[in-house]
Amino acid sequence: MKIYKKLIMSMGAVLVLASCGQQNQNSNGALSSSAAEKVYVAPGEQDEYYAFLSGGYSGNLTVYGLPSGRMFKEIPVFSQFPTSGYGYSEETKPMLTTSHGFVPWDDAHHPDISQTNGELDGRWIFINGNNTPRIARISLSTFETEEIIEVPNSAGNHSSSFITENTEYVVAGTRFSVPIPQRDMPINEYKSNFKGSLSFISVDPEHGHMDLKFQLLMPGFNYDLSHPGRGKSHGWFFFTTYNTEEAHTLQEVNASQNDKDFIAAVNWKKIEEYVNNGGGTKMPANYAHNVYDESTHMATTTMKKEVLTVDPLKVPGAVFFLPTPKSPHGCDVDPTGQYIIGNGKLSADLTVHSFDKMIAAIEGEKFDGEAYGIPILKFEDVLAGQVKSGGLGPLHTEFDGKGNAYTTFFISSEVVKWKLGTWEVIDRKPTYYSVGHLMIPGGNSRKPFGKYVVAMNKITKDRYLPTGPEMEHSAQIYDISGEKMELIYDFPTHGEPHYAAGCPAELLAPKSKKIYRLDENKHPYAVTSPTGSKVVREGNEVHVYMSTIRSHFTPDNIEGIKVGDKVYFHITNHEQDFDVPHGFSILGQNTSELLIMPGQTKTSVWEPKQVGVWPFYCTDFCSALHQEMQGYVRVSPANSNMELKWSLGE
Ligand code: K7E
Ligand code: CUA
Repeated sequence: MKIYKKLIMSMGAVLVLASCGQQNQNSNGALSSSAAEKVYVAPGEQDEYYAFLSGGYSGNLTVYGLPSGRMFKEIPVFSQFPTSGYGYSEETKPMLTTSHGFVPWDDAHHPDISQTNGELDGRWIFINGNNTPRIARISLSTFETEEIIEVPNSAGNHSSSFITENTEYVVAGTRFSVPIPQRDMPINEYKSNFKGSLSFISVDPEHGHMDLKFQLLMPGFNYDLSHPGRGKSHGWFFFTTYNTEEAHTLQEVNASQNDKDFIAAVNWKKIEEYVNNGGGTKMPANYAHNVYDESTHMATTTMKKEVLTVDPLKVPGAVFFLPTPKSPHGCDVDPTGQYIIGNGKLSADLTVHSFDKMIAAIEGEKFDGEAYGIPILKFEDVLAGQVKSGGLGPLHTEFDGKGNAYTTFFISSEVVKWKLGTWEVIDRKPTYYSVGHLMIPGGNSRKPFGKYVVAMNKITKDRYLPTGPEMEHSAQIYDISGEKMELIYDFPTHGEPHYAAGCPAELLAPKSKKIYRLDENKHPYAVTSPTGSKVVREGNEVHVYMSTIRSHFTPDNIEGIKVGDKVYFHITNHEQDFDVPHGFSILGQNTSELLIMPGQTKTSVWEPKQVGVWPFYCTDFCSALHQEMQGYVRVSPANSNMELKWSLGE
């Protein structure tokens, strides 16, 4: 989105206009008691919807309530997170393993909630990592990241992580085309040598485990966004492309030469059938598959060595290009599956393709040439209509399930409501400022809950008290239950939310996990009762089997540790009460503290470098005697003959 920041600078006038609009609204009383009532969730009461906002460059996912805009949690996904010890504990470090080693960060854009029959089922939420291409799966009962799969032969995994309507597949796609397989070659030989890959990752219906089923090797365009077909178009997947010019430098200019780029329509059912019948070519690869096991509380990494690739030309009738004007960005499919909307980010109009017309054109073999052997359909043959909106820079579209669509316009900073089928504009409201995605709970399914839309903005400026040169990004909630949209709330977000997903609270709240049961704890270093605590030396490694319960650690005094030892504190939290974690930290440790949930075991590594008596303590205020929840480790010189000793507090 950085390129737009430049554009927007030259659109200062629009900003000023938008600002004035806001002033007027305030004095006209948009934040009058009726708007205030709509977002007011009284103390002790709960929100109607969950909203999951991607964190962009924070690498994580944040959880909010709607309509209050209150932030409930940040779920660590691709980034190390000292708040819980994610990516610092021995158990979770493998989650961040890749073929490039330990990668403790990513750029997370598009969350998507699992579906059954095209409706949200609230089992998992998926999100993409853009930078070192990955997809994560998060449990919506524990709100923990359970699985991360790396995507080989991909670069800039942006058109991801969208799922098909029975969660058969979660999809990944190349934003940057690259040499496949990667090799040392001149950049200026990009054209016709670099390739894009579209990856279909199957999701096991019982446990959600992901497996890279096949990868379609496509021309070297940039694959930007995607959405699955649904209803009548279930079985297809649609991807916007830009840079069909295949430029490799000065993209800002060189990738904007063609009047039209494409939406790639992929019949994944056809390719699945081809692959199931033995089609495709196995290619050597190297990518990480990281899985967290809820019963052992541990993640493990498997390096995968092969990927099944498919040449689209080998599966006739599976891939087509739909010409779409002006470097389209968003690619959205309406709840009926009939309309495919391509938002040409450099245009004023929206292009809507018709699924039925596309099928008719394919059947009639009415092609307008081909690109690298892939048939191009005629623009006029697939066009359902155009929305002449008068806005500038359309990006993304969501649906309310009542026949309306809502599109964001980055340059003119507004949300435009329009009618599917007639293409008439019904309403438009300014955003503050420069909106990217928007989200209606279920807006990316067959059954949207069209009560609120959340607009996620790129520029905050004067919306909040200034906090130095950087402001958190801002989101806005609009009530869309009536004919006209009504702005009802502003709230700050964390990182840079791109897309978001939302669902009714009752889908998740009743099954949200409260504790991990101690009697189900299969961690190899767990202690089932405090009397089982012990300290075991294995050469230079020392394993401390520690337990916590309000308000003490067992053991709390340890002697016989030496400089040069590697000490593993395996801490089991013996609480079996909702919302009573204990923390652990020790002076001089080179990792973060840990938060251990009730019934859980986590491990912190400490390599003492200095002789002395060093304290450890609980970092989470857990009881009236939380301050007493502490202990000491005595560290002797490397050559000392101190025996290991520990106290169980008897
Ligand atoms: Cu438009 Cu990454 Cu979906 Cu940002 S993307 S806004
Ligand atoms: Cu345990 Cu504070």
